Amino acid sequence: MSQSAHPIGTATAWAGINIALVKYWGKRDTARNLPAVSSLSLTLAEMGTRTTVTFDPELTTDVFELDGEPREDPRVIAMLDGIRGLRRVERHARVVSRNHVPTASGLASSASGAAALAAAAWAATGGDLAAARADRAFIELVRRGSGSAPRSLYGGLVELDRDSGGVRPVLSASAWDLRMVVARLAHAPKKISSRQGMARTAATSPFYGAWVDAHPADMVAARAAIEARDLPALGAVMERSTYRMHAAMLGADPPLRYWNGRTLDALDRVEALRAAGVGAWATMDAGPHVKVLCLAADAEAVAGALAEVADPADVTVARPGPGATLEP
Ligand code: 2P0
Repeated sequence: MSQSAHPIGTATAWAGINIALVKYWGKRDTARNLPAVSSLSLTLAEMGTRTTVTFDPELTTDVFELDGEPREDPRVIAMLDGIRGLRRVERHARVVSRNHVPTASGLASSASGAAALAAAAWAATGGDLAAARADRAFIELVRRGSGSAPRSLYGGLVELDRDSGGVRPVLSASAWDLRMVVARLAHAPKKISSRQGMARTAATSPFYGAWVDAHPADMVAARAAIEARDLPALGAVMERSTYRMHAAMLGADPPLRYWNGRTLDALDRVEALRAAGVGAWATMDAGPHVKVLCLAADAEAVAGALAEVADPADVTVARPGPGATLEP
């Protein structure tokens, strides 16, 4: 059996999903999964992934279980191979992973999955998670798993830099009493993965170059809004970034339309809330679901408005949450 330079055992990690306020869409290096644009996100407390990794000398292959079902996922194997390489471990691993969401929301993210897996696997080899966050090779591995996953290593507001591919915390989860109200507006899995959608957008959308060129100004504006705790300014940047990203997607050939009719109904409700004086701003990712940024004091009003469009059981008020954490 293998010799290891590190103690080997088992570890469990939690990582929350993150929602981008300034969006990432497109890659400048597909092999290293480097983004074409920087991004800025909010890590959530109420939704995420809990993963236990055990490096077991008895195993002759890696085994992976998600939500109680055995799975085969090349991204999980690639992540384990990467951790084995970094930590000089040869044993195979058992990975038991569970997505945690208040309802069966269909919003479980590849980002929280990759972050929880990487953190647990690193810790199961005796590695220190704080050291991992500062380790470029570790961040690179997490980013290859999912381009948005490094953002889930930190809590609160987090920035991922286009040039370095690195990630840094911008504002802790407790520093600003924000809420993200999530309305699930479809139950079917998405038809086109983000990875495929990004490739198609970059290859065929005449608006892709404009999206990339306009992006840096949104990052600058978002940083300033956060610094000033100016939610109307931050909300405006988030909506602008969202619509520009979707405009680039819509310009692809064939077009990428992730929205459905209820997406537009929900956006109408958010506009009506704002017209009535409630500070609420919407974003959508590679799917029809609408996520609304607001202050804690307004979350109930926002959830009530979204429950007129979504099944009330599919509306979740999420708080800012911590970055990936190890659990006993
Ligand atoms: C984001 N999305 O910034 C953007 C907005 C979806 C729309 O990051 O190919 O799963 O692994 O880098 O990270 C989703 O894409 O894609 C995503 P890969 P990922 O949150």
